[in-house]
Amino acid sequence: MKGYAFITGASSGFGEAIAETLANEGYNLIIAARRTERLEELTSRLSVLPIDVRMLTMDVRNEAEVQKAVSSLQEDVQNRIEILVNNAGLAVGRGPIDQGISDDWDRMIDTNIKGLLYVTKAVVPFLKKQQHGHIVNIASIAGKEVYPGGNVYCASKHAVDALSRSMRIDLISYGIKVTNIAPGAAETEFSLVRFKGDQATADSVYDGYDALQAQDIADSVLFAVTRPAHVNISDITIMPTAQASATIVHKKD
Ligand code: NDP
Ligand code: 8X3
Repeated sequence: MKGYAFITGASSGFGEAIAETLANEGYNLIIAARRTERLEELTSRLSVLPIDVRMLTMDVRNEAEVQKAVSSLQEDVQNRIEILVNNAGLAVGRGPIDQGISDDWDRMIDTNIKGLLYVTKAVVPFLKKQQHGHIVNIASIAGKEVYPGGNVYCASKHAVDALSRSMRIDLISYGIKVTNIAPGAAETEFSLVRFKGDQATADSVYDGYDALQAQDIADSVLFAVTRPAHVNISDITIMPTAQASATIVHKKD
């Protein structure tokens, strides 16, 4: 019987698709996010499968909340966590550095970097105990390159990229794999969040080409976590066919 996959940001987009995909492969799930009702809907959809699903309502920015949520899991669940997908994250705003809003910066840094650290710190002891496990960090093409107006978001995802490489070193002696996944433009709620509910601007990001879909990222995660024990996929950069770099997207007129 497979162990548990712990997925942050499972209430939407990539996280939701990763949860459904791993569930269909027989993994038990620990799904986390702030929006409980979304987690409940997902749990109810997955109830047809012969797996166990645990929901954790938590804000990854709050270390005490993260610790409490992870501690609330039964010991036999904690000790069977095989996979951690650090996916919760967001961009807020896009514009030149001197016009940046410090609250937006805080939200990105606190979620994308500090939140990932808090969850990792809470979960790693259970992977170490088992002397194996797999951490998948969802970074971004914005963690490989920078683009106009992307400053703090790009910096936060460069940090994720660096943390993936650091974790691989720190955890190598425990048999824990670390995979960094760097997607390009993908159609989820990401742009709606970035542009603070402005649906027209969010939609315009995906106009004129076929963006990635959440399932494409879930397929990459599934590939990474199903390799043989001696194989670690270090890094996957995945972009739409119409995207050549962070700034070059071929749009049809
Ligand atoms: P969505 O907005 O669809 O999903 C984001 C998820 O993160 C939601 O489930 C949300 O849950 C969760 N989340 C955000 N803030 C917090 C928080 N403070 N505490 C707990 N959970 C939180 O976007 P995506 O699925 O596209 O994004 C997933 C990841 O992929 C992010 O890290 C993003 O940066 C990255 N990414 C996205 C790309 C894209 O083009 N879409 C490309 C490259 C990377 P809730 O609001 O319920 O808490
Ligand atoms: C999201 C992709 O290009 O908007 O990480 O930064 S991008």
